[in-house]
Amino acid sequence: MANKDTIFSAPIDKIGDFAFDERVAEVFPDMIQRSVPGYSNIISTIGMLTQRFITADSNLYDLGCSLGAATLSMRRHVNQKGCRLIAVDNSQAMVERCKLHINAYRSDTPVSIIEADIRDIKIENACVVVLNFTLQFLSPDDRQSLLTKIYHGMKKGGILIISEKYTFDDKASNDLLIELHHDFKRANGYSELEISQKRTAIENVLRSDSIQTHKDRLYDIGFKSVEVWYQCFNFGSMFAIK
Ligand code: GEK
Repeated sequence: MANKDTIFSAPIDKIGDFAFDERVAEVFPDMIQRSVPGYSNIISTIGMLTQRFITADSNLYDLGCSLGAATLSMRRHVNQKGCRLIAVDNSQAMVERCKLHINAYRSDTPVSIIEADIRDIKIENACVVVLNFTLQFLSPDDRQSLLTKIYHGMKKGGILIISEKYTFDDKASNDLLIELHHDFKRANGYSELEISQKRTAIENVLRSDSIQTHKDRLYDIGFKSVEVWYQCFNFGSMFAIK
């Protein structure tokens, strides 16, 4: 059983910015499952897409890997020789737990789990790159350059999968989708206090873009085919094929 997320359950005097620290890493599977609509579907589809886009002798990246759920899903679908997985996160607490998690399962496919900022690592010879709810935590000014670096490190025909929380230009739609997300959290046992305190904590660290902003940026960089393949409320996932 995953440890239950109770981080925002009691009143907090001064809510600081949300951080991926030891306390969050400890309850992370429960937190993400109860907070992100469609998370399990997205993780399993990352595996299916890996199976379709994997090519021999290439690299697969999980950027902002947290505890490695997407890494494991990708690894289960490696069916080519000479492939290597690279999982990266800049939270020490996440990386430590990710190593335990990944190494608990046996596999012949090598996985490097690296504690680093995804803006600083080299991307090369990639057939599959995953940003599963990570790009939204980068400063908006750094998003284009990271995606450009990823594009140049990818093989032709390779796939980038980007899952994000979205904003919507139409205010009524945006408000309704936010409310539906809160209903989803209520249905998963989060209290009004937890929902509002988490919202305050995440406000300054998670800045979402609209679907159109994502698409325009990816086409501008040079990706050939960009589409949303999943959406539930204000959460979703896109692919971008080089
Ligand atoms: C999953 N993908 O379970 N460099 C490296 N890591 C970063 C950076 C950065 N600049 N910024 C944030 N992170 C996972 C879930 S969680 C999403 C991803 C969420 C890391 C951060 O430490 C955290 O582990 C992860 O990105 C975001 O499929 O909690 O909503």
